[in-house]
Amino acid sequence: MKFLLIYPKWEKLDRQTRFTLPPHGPVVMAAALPADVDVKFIDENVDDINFDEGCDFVGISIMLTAQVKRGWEIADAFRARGVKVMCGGIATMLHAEESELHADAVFLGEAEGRMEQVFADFKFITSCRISRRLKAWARHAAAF
Ligand code: B12
Repeated sequence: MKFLLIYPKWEKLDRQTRFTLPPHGPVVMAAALPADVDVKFIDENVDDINFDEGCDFVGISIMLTAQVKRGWEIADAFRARGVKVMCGGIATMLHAEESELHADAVFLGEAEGRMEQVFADFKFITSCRISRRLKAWARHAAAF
């Protein structure tokens, strides 16, 4: 399964010093993925997204509120192409209800130990061709 994990870009302030670090959240999330997931990571601050590159599933990692709107745009663009999208990360948790309007699934909490079940559910859902709200995924919303 090809999984595209994206860290959206955001506008920097005029006089802000530019620095680009490997972002902690998506890197740790990627390390928690099941072994059969072929993951490609795109930090949009340094790489372009090819919306037409074939993939089964897209994850959007959003740490900052400043990233949220771009994250939703990316989610909308992939979903318009029929690709399922899951949002996660700190700012997704802060803006969870609005994020639900743009993603097939909103993941709350930490990824460690939970990705096997999420990806098993994804395979089940796509094999059943259920395309609307993914109720089975509600169990991934941890109380935090
Ligand atoms: C460490 C940290 C930093 C580090 C980042 C280091 C790095 N290489 O990533 C540094 C010091 C650089 C930093 C900078 C900034 N930070 Co900071 N930072 C944090 C801090 C303390 C921890 C974040 C972290 O790394 N957690 C550990 C990782 C592993 O956890 P995680 O991100 O939650 O990811 C897990 C899950 O969310 C999930 N997950 C993540 N992505 C995805 C995606 C999917 C699809 C799924 C399913 C799951 C998933 O899986 C991961 C593993 O469990 C938080 C506060 C906090 N206590 O959370 C603030 C915080 C995120 N930072 C904040 C801010 C504002 C900034 C700055 C903009 C500050 C500034 N004015 O410059 C800058 C941004 C600059 C930049 N270029 O990144 C705010 C964001 C607030 C907001 N609403 O936007 C926070 C919340 C602090 C605060 N309370 O204000 N930060």
